[in-house]
Amino acid sequence: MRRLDLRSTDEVVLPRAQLDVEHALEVVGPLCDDVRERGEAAVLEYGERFDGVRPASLRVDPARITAALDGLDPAVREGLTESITRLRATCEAELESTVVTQVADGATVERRIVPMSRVGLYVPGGLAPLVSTVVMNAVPAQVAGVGSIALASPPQADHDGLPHPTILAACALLGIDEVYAAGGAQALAMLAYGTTSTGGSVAPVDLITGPGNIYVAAAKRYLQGTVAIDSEAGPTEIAIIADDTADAAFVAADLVSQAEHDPMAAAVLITDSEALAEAVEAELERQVPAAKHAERITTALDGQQSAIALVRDVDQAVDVANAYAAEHLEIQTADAGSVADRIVNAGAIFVGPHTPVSLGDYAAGSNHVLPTAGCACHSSGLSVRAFCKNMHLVTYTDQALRDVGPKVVTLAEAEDLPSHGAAVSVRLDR
Ligand code: HSO
Ligand code: ZN
Repeated sequence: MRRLDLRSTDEVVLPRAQLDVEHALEVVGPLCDDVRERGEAAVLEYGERFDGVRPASLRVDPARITAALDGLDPAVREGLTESITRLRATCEAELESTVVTQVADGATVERRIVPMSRVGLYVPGGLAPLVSTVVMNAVPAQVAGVGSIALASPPQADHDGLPHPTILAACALLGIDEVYAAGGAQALAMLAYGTTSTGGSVAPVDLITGPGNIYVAAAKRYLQGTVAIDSEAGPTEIAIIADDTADAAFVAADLVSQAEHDPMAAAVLITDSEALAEAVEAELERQVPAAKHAERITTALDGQQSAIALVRDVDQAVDVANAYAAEHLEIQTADAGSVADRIVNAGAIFVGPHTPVSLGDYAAGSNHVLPTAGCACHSSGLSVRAFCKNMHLVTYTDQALRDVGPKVVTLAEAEDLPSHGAAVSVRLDR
């Protein structure tokens, strides 16, 4: 990993991998249009072209989903069950409730929380079958009360054109039986437009969530407006603020863990301790060659998006971390909790030496679908809130309208919209 010495500057901006989503849109836009016009036939054709297999049918036979659970390694089942239980507990606690505000006598505004009717979850095939991603997307949707959930995942050539069996097993465990063997932009277009208008049977969804490659990100950008989307997930990022109290083996292992996802993944250590920086470098030299995916880890750690940033002190580390807005931020310093309290931009914060990001990836009870590429400045990780809408119910009595009505008429006239005012006056005149 290269070193960036920020100690004598007030520079806080760390480099980042740039994804050319706009370029991918040139391919993805026409592809989505084609799926809208030709429906399931187009989805199958693109699957054959990009995934190298044409499934017998797009909709996975529910019997195959149940069979996948029967064939699941019991230890994996136990792990998934734990993951589901912990995330469900968090989601249930985070469900927002109705708020009724008495604005004036006889005037109430009630905020009602209403789940989306139908959502589409996308689970990529990619370098690894991310079975935990099924859990992270489905559990908040279910706890929010979404009535209809469709899940799409690419057909696998070595699994009979079905999505990966562990993904199907997780669907069975979660009670999801509407699963499609469709991947990439064509899967997202299918979910967004539905196929009923082109003679198929896929009903359109209101929201699509889930990670994916650059084409999936481009499809989300293209389809936004037709549907809501959670975020455009980019390559994984981990930043770690560590001081000389940190354990170098832990820090290195955590950097390596996220570098394992993708050659474009970003791993950043922000430290005020040269001794720790050296110890982490030594650990990386030991740990990386021993890792199963050493090649992609090395590419990620050596990439321009990864670095060891030396800072003057923890204050500067906090500034750098806030400017970077990492998807995952670990704090491995003395008094980690109070450092964490000063972080305002991060997808999720992992506090202290016993809270590695990979715990959060699987079974911390937090969600691992988090904003990347600096989007943590304005966006949040996936939660029950993403699957709900707020609706105001406004109720005024005759007297309550009389009390405020003249002010409404004045404001309407100030905007030169007198008919707005008239809709109030007609009542005041009764
Ligand atoms: N760290 C990834 C999620 C994941 N890790 C899935 C393992 N499986 C992005 O937050
Ligand atoms: Zn991960």
